[in-house]
Amino acid sequence: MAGFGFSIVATDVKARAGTIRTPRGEIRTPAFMPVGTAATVKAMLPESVRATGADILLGNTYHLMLRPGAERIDRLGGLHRFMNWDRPILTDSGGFQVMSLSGLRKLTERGVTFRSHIDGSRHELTPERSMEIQRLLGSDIAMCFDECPALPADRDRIAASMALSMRWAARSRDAFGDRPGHALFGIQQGGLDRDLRAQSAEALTAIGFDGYAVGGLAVGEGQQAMFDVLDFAPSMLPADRPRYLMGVGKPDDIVGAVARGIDMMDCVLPSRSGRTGQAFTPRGVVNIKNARHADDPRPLDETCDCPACQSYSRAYLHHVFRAQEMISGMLLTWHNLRYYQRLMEGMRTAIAAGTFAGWQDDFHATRALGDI
Ligand code: PRF
Ligand code: ZN
Repeated sequence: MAGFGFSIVATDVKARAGTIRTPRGEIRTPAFMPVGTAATVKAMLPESVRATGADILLGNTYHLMLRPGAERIDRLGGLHRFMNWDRPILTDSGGFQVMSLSGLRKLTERGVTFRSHIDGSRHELTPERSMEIQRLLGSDIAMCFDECPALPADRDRIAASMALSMRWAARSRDAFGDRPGHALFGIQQGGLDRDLRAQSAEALTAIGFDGYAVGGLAVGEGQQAMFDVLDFAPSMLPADRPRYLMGVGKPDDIVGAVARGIDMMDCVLPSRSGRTGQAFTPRGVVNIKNARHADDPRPLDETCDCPACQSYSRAYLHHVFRAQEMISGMLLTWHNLRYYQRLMEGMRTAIAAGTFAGWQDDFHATRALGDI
């Protein structure tokens, strides 16, 4: 915990603005973390990711252990040097990705054995091995090894899974040990159930972590059900530690989560959508493939300061997407990541000014206008 800290600089109703301090730099919160699963934010140079305003990236234990391997990354000087990103990196622990991506898998008290989705090879992840991999990667913020079912699921299944994840959280804490300058976050589970969420929060708080994630959401329950949980779950976690909502989300999910007391989020949506021709703008999603853009000399988003909007027309972006040129994914990813970071900047500024409710009204009113 030494060398790592969180301070809240402003609150507005439940929303919080603050700073996470790490030896590799500060993270302004609410923070959006671009996803760099395979030691790259796809289609972006690290300096470009930084230029969008990102303070921290997310990396994945599951993908990196399979390819190129954690021991290899360690021998090459760690993930920061390997991918040329010297700012903070948060790594997910692998359990969630095993359950969603790998082939045949077996879950036991000890951990999970599974087959690689890349070559079918057999592997095991346990809380101890996940902590070791995240240490070899040089992760600044490591996540507990956890597990969660897709929703809807039986309450018994969710309760058993949450209890297992809490036993794994205690093992993760023990295996992580005391590593000054590096943080370990616990992950709350419990599905949509208030009692299970409370039990999970209590178990995690008793163990004690540097930050706390809300896990097990955005797994098929829909936005309203997720917001219903976020109306009570964040306040069960210690107010003086960062709260991270894992794998969320669309711009309106992010705004709703921040309004409910979330400080950090990650999602593949801005980068993945960039490669499929979907662009996020204040007026909603623009599909650049649409024929209506073919002769349009205007920028994608006249309010945006990114290279795609400063130097190219919708007609050009439409053309390079249709022609499957690589610059299409590069420009749209840059734009989308910049849009997400401008969204976070807007929220941080509004929270600091005490005007977050009005900011939210403007956000929704502008989207209601639609594109053009
Ligand atoms: N646990 C972990 N990673 C995650 C999740 C989780 O519950 C989610 C759920 N949205 C995304 N990523 N370890
Ligand atoms: Zn732009």
